[in-house]
Amino acid sequence: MTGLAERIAALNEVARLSRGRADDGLVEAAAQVAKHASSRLAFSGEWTVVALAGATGSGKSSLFNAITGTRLATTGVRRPTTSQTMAAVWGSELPDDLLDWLAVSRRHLIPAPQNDYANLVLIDVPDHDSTVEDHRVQVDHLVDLVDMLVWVVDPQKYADAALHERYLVPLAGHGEVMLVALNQIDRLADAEVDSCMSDLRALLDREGLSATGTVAVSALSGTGVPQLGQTILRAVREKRMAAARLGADITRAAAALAPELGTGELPALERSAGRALTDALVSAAGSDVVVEAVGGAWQRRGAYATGWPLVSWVSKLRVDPLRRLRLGARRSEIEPAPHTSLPPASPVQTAQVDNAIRALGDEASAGLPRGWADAVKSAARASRPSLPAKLDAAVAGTDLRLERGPLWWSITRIVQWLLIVVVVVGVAWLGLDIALAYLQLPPIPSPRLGRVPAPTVLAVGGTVAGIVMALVSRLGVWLGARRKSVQARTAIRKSVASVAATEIVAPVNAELDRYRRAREAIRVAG
Ligand SMILES: Nc1nc2c(ncn2[C@@H]2O[C@H](COP(=O)(O)OP(=O)(O)OP(=O)(O)O)[C@@H](O)[C@H]2O)c(=O)[nH]1
Ligand SMILES: [Mg+2]
Repeated sequence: MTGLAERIAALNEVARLSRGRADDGLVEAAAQVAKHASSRLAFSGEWTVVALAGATGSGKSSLFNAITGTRLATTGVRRPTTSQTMAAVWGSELPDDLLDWLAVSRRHLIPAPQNDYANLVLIDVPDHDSTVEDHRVQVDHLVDLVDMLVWVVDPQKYADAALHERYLVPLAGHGEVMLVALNQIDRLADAEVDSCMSDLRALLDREGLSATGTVAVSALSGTGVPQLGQTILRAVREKRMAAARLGADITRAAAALAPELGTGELPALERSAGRALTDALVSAAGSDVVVEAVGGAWQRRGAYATGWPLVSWVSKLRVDPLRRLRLGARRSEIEPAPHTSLPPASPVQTAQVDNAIRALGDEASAGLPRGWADAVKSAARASRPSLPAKLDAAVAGTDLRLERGPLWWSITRIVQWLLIVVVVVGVAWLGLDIALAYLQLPPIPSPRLGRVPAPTVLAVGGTVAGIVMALVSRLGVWLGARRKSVQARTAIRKSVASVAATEIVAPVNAELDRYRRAREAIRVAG
């Protein structure tokens, strides 16, 4: 059985989560019930917490034993005796959450039949006037949390300023939940008891504590202990009745709200649900244009690097297709990605995105009650207006990996220029031969390759080799461009997928999670 405090918190949670997603009247009614109940029971629920507090040696532990009929608490002449808060609990099981909350370290369960002390938590607190700072902290913590505070005083120190000024007077507002027990009356004559009690009464009245009751007891002889027990019992009964009443209110409010939350299977967004959405977004983000531009840019750069040097400069004259889109420029890490010059999504692409978002919202909200389904769908749509800018930034921020050409480009370029040198040498040699013949001087003897003279081999061979090399390189560059395009497509898809995840899938999941928590809370509250 769930504790009342937990049920109150759960009802409050359901109301909070359901706001704007379920009938407003029912939500507000549930919130009111939770608020009303929590003002009384928020933390102790159906349990009545009674604490015995007071100065060291006043007899708190002795009284604890007298009331509980046990010897659980250690009493003694050495001061202070009790250093840890201890609780006796009447019930069938320990309310551990509550005791944790009260910071009670020692716990004893006393099996209780119904209509007795059932649901009573009686706490023996360390002295408040202790020199041990820790004790004071424990008392201060408890004072705020208990249902009834019994201040145990003795005939010598009942007017002690430390108790009155530090605790009783500041707590005057809680006067009716406090009680002052004058202990050790066995040490006084009857007349002295009367005078002590009327003196104490007058003192409390002067301090604005007229609502605080007093009782004369002796833990040693047992005088007055039954009366004190009765007072505690009354508090227990009252609390139990309040708990029963408020518990019924909570059950009713939860039952009224439950249909608004439905009973269907809890929804979950399939991983595949984002895939169709990503497809549509990739297309709308202009992926095809970018991918084509990447291929073009690679070919342009490759042609310049590996072409035949005498004509390859021409490729520099062509505009870099990536530059035109304002993409692929080297940027520092900290600089935000600028806008691209990609064309806006076409009407068809826009419609595809809208459809994909709608489909995702429909799938995620299938089977949910109306209000929740609407909330899921609007979570899917929420970032629609800013989506184009987000996609553009994602594309602009995608690393297209075009920084450096491969090593073979550089090697090819060096070889090409070496071949140019060979051609120049060959041509110069031939020129020299022509000049010598013109001047009718004997030619420089030149070796022959077969029947062809060396300068001709150099000039013609170098040219042919350069052109052949350029043609083969062009094939290599083309293959490289294809690979770069594929890589760019993958990278863009990844960027776009993360936009889809944060802008659409995450808000939808957050709403589904909210629904799941509301369902769980209504189960606990009901
Ligand atoms: N004569 C008489 N002695 C009492 C009575 N109640 C307690 N004592 C004695 O007073 C001393 C202190 O009692 P405790 O019950 O240990 O006092 P306490 O308030 O728990 O003290 P701390 O744990 O130190 O805060 C013990 O020696 C008890 O026997 C009483 O009603 N009459
Ligand atoms: Mg004690």
